[in-house]
Amino acid sequence: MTRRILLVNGPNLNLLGTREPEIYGTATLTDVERITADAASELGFEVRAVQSNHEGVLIDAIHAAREDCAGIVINPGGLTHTSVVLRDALTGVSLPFAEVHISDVYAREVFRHHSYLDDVAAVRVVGHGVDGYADAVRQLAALIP
Ligand code: CA2
Repeated sequence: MTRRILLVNGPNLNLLGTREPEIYGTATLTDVERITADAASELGFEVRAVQSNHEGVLIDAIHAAREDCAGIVINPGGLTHTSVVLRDALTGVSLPFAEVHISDVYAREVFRHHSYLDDVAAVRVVGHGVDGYADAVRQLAALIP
């Protein structure tokens, strides 16, 4: 069994560390990918990381994970609140996944309170900053035989 986790970061998360530090902190996407890979490595998993501003690229990466990944950690960005297509991709591959949000979406605008993924995610980590990615890996890994 492949011990690999796909890390997916959605639209605009490439801007981490460059703007809105009061909401998202100062860590960059590179930091997020390192934090996730370090947590995974302690549990014997490697990480393949993808970030894209294009929904179809994210969906192709999720489909490809069927071949060689045991689970998915995803921060879908704004697609969380809009995308049936992303939900269908995640349920379609039948891999356990963790939904991560850096900010506390429930303390923000009402439109961020709804997630198209929350009822199908195996794990949710919301509002724990970028360390939430490490929490998500640990909780997800615990579900993988
Ligand atoms: O809190 C999160 O992680 C979010 O998934 C981030 C999304 C937002 O639409 C969700 O409601 C909550 C936005 C990602 C954009 O990230 C930026 C980072 C720095 C500067 C600008 C945008």
